[in-house]
Amino acid sequence: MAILFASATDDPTPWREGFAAELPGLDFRVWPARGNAADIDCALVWQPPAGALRDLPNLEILYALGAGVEHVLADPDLPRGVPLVRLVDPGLTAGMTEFVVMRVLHYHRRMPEYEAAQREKSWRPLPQKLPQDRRVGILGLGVLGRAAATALLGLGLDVAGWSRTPKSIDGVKSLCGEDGLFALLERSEILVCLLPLTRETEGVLDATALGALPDGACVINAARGGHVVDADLLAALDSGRVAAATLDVFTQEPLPPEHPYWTHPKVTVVPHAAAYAQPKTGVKTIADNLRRHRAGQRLRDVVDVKQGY
Ligand code: NDP
Ligand code: OXD
Repeated sequence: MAILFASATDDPTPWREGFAAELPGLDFRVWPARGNAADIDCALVWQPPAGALRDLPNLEILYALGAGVEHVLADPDLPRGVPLVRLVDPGLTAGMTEFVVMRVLHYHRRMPEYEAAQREKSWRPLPQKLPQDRRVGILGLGVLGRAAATALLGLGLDVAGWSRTPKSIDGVKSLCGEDGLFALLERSEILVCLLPLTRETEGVLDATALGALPDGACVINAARGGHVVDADLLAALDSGRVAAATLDVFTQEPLPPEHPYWTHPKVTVVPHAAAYAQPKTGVKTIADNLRRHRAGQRLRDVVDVKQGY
């Protein structure tokens, strides 16, 4: 068995070391040094470099080194009929939960207003809402959305979520479909996007959706840049309809220097760093799944290619 590691951004060293400990004797190759491509039965990829997935005749598993897979599905050399598995991993989930909680609390506790007051050297204590009176909406109640919802609920916030199929999470209002989307938006003082980027979700945060939010809502996008129509968000920020936005993901990454988000006073730019695939936990997750496959058991976390996530 040989693994091909092909990532545009990840350092292979900790993954190589982790796999050497977890699966001793594993032949771990790093793109572009594929060696004999016929040996490779698993490819571990993130934004696969051009050609990395071409002509792998014995590939049995294509493993995405992250939760979102739209970049793998878009590869022109995507091997047909090979299961695509995504990383569902405690390290990644913990990172995203921290990020969402951090930014939701930032807005819940009105930190942008205190930061503005500090710039004016103005001592301006503001009224505080009880957590149960703060409505948070989460787009996407999958692995990451559910974990974030549960953590926010644990802080006492009033949490609702939107998903394709109904969910039953104690204390979280579950909404689905077009009507559900607007019901969620209308109640969300703080909106968090944790959707996969698919044909159905692209551009979901457009002028109509942003216009449905309560006045002065805050938006946190930790999913993909393609979920937001940038011109519509900028207009909503400029009009005051949206009070602030935290953006971790962008249509073009790195965000070009001339992009208005960089200097917008109401926008916090984070360089796609909400949650990383962590070798320390990720190697074990992947190795366990590979062992299942070898033992003839069903792989976990296989992507539904038709749905796109
Ligand atoms: P999951 O596949 O576990 O969850 C996706 C959720 O979105 C599900 O609840 C799903 O509904 C819902 N959904 C999908 N399509 C629709 C639709 N058309 N309408 C309504 N709901 C929909 O994904 P994860 O939670 O693991 O990850 C979510 C995304 O987060 C990733 O795809 C990735 O883009 C992003 N991400 C970003 C990171 C970062 O650092 N910024 C790090 C990791 C992930 P249902 O449950 O009914 O299927
Ligand atoms: C992911 C990401 O999808 O890091 O895992 O964006």
